[in-house]
Amino acid sequence: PPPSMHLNDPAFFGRAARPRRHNSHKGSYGSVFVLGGAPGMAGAPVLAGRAALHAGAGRVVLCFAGEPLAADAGQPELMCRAARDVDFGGAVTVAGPGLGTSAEAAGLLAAAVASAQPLVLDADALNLLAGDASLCEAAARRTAATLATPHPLEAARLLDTTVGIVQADRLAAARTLAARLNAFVVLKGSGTVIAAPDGRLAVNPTGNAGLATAGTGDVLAGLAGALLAQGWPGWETALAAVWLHGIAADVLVAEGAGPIGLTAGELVATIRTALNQL
Ligand code: NPW
Ligand code: AMP
Ligand code: MG
Repeated sequence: PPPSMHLNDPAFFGRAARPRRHNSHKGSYGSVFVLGGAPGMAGAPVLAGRAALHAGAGRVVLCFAGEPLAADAGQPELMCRAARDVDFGGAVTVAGPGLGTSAEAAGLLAAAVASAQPLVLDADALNLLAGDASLCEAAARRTAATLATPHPLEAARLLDTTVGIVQADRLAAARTLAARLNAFVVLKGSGTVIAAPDGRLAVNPTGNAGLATAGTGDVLAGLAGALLAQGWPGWETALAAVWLHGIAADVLVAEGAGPIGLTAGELVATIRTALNQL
């Protein structure tokens, strides 16, 4: 039978949003570790971390595969550590932004995959998984929610195929990956497809070509990590993150801040507004 497929809309995820209790504290809203930041790619985890803060995570720690940035990172609320000193069992991890594909990165990723916490796999985490069948199997055995957020080339690497074949049947590519990784898969690009391991599918209507710029994927990954850290389930997290990321770009374009020259960092304040309005 054809899989159930729907157009993404807040009606499908809005109920996962909970008002903040008056008597709450930062510990009530979870912690996000961002595993990334190989030499020369510190910007990617900073963008993911900024998105996680603006989406309500209680605390965010950037865990650098290379030398950690000074604990300022253009956003002094972010903590910065060397990833080798971090216990990835302790929080939701967003793995991949600017992580690189070194042997050290692979070892750090394996630790994050082994954790019993929700996990977002993006960028170089996906590139490392693509070359490592046993790590894919370990990911598929995870019990906590896993989200994977490939762009078409990352999806093609994971499926050992070409971008052309992925793009020719995006629904099939997303479903196959969701089943193989036992993960909620976000196949990015114009008309992002969201697929669940049980076969549910959604296509996202928000967003525009202003998002076709460096760092927007890193923002999406950090946003998803923050929702997971606040206790959102995997499916609702995937739907909400993609919808909010796209609507923020649409709002910015309506204000004249794009599509030409929209920058990834500009998304985060508008994502925050849209999340508070759900
Ligand atoms: P093309 O050009 O069409 O042949 P890569 P990456 C394709 C970090 N970053 N439809 C497209 O191929 C990331 O986090 C760091 C079709 C494109 O050129 C990673 O760790 C930043 N094709 C690392 O860099 C900011 C599509 O994929 C190629 C497509 C490498 O990640 C930037 C790029 O894929 C970046 O986030 C689509 N919708 N989308 C920082 N400030 O530190 C993508 N492609 O080679 O995997 O490189 O995505 O830049
Ligand atoms: P990445 O390639 O990892 O930086 O991710 C790019 C982000 O921008 C993803 O969320 C894509 O879905 C989004 N994006 C890129 N190009 C477009 C487009 N033409 N229309 C809508 N979204 C886009
Ligand atoms: Mg990316």
